[in-house]
Amino acid sequence: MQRIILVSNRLPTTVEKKKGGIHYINSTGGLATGLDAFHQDNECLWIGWPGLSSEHMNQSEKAEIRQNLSEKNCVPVYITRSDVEKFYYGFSNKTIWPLFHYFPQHTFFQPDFWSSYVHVNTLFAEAVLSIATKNDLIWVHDYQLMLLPAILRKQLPDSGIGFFLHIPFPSLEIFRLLPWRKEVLEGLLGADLIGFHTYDYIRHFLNSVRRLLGYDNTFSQISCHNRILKADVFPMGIDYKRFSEVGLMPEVQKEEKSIRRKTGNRSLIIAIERLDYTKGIIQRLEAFDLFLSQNPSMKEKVTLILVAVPSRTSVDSYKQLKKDMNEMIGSINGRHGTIGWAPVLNLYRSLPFPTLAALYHSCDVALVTPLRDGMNLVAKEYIATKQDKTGVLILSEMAGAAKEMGEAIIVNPNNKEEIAEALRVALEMPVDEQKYRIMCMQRRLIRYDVHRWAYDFIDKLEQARALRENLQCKKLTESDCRTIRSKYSRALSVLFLLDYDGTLVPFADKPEKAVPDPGLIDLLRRLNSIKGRKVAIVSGRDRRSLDRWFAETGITLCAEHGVWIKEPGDDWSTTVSQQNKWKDELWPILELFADRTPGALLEEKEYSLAFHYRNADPELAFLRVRELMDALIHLVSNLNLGVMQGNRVIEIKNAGINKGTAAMKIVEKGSWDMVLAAGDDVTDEDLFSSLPKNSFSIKVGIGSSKADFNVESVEEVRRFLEMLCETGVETEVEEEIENW
Ligand code: GDG
Repeated sequence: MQRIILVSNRLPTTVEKKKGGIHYINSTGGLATGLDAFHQDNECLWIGWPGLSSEHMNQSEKAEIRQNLSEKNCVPVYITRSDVEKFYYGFSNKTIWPLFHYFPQHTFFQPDFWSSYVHVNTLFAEAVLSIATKNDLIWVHDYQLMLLPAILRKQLPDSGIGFFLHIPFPSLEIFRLLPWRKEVLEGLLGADLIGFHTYDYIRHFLNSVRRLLGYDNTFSQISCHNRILKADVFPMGIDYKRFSEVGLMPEVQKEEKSIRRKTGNRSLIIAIERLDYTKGIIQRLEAFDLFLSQNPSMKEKVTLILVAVPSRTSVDSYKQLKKDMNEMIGSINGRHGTIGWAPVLNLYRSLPFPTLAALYHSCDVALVTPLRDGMNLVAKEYIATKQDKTGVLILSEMAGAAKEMGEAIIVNPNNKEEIAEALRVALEMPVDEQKYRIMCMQRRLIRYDVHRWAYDFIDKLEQARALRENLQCKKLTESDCRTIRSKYSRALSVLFLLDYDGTLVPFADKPEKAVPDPGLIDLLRRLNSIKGRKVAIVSGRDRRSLDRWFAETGITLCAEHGVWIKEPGDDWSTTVSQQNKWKDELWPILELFADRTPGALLEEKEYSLAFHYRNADPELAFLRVRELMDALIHLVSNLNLGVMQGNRVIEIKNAGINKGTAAMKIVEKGSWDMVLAAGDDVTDEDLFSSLPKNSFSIKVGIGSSKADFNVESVEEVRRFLEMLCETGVETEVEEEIENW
């Protein structure tokens, strides 16, 4: 098995310096507790910040901490006080955290925060690179390290790099507010696999990638920088076994007795989280207030235990929240409470595990109502402890967990009437119903626990890496070039069949802008003038454009995907009997689609019609293309037409015409020792599949293809052609290969 390196902002062990001594304590929070079991089972390395700024330690303390952590398979990254302020409290917790949780009002866009974020991501990269080899699997976690995958990819192009986001990925309209949105997306795209808790987050992410960077996706696979990577859903589970056994632990039983002593036989409602504005604490208190007002019979019969774990205490919005929470609790207790009964019991601290477990185990209702939450493990942990199957979970629809826990009472956390009513229903729910609901949820939690989650991610990461490697297998290498050149130099007659757009010139936003540069014209002319070499452009372009650009080069031209062929010195000819009336019939239909798709444009060629959607909104274009294909399907079969889908273009022409049949007409005109073809899109696949045996074919870009080889770019095709152009007799070959 490969070595796994986990990387997250915080290590599972937090280092504290108190009274001159160094203490090692377990970190809290979903990520640390969730991954810890996986870390221990697999003895993998974990790289992260131990929680102390570097100014707090002298050199010998740093060395001591490094040594002690290494015994726990942990590697520390030390960051300065200034970076803790700007990277951690700043960009991570005042920019990304609020923005990704849909709180733009709490979001700061500060360039110094951003610079520090870039800097600390680089520090983490250095720490990983000092340890990792290309065979390792590197699993980066969460929003503090979103630039890390791309930084690592540059140095470790072959390694398997995975990334998991523990918080929501927001919709485009929110994400696009971030001034550094493109850099963040590019950072993530360095990974082979990007994991999210829910499918909604994937949709938002893919949409942002498409709209802001222009990279398309198919079935959640993105092609960019000549790599393929995947986004997938991995709803994080919990250590089910641990939570299911808490009722048997003597320390937990002791805690439970103590809780019951204080609360008598009142119904208990538990709410537990870090004190954070995303958790909906104020809205929940308002709802509880309303519930008490609406249900006077519940007086002295119910207690809400609100555990708020101190968090990011130096951030202003958190300080304000604490103040607001205390005021609300005071007002509720003052208004509804009696001498022996405080309706809300507030614990503002982190609890030891047995106390937390005892609270889960003994409370009748869990009120989990975050305004936004990536997943929410508290909801799952509560259900896992309920081995007698009694208890009710009220869960916010804004938590990722709501997607999996449909048997909970699902509420909108902003709707206090709904929450108050849910509380009433929960407290009155018949035991049989409680049992049924809990049983359904537990079954799911058992199946996909945190171990399964982690192994599943690693498994899919290995697959994603293998997919990338397979696609790279066909990459045109130096040794392939050597073989081709050697054969080429011995071939007396060679035919080049070359696509134009995306193969010899890059795509432009409008087709008319993609004109050939003088260097290309010169290259094709030189290649074509070598004895025994013939160059043909096989394009979807209309014949007028090809004539205008290439008439002087003496090369063969094939226009409109094979409708027209023009040999040098001849006129254009077509062997296909064409009739064109159908164009009048289809044009108004296409026009209607173009009018309803801003950015789309129509092109009329002599024997075909093209609907270009390169500049249209990708989401809308996706819909329109499906509608258009639906609308065309009957018409084209009646009129004996064919529909071709190219690179962001739909082209309609007479059936039976394609680049393959046209190219064969050119091939048949001579006797060739070798045929070389190059193209980039689906229409070129017809060309590749009809080539004779003695051929080499090249696809520009990644993705499966019938071509023999893949190259990355137009520039690479042109370098390749240039190299062949320079190739003369066999003796020259070796020397020129060195320059390739
Ligand atoms: C992030 C995302 C996502 C809480 N109080 C105490 C305590 N805890 C433990 C709970 C639970 C964890 O902390 C909290 O997990 P959550 O999932 O609720 O929330 P975040 O820490 O914000 O986690 C979240 C998670 O990552 C995983 O991907 O679900 O959406 O925001 O395990 O048990 N533990 C102890 N004392 C406490 O007082 N011992």
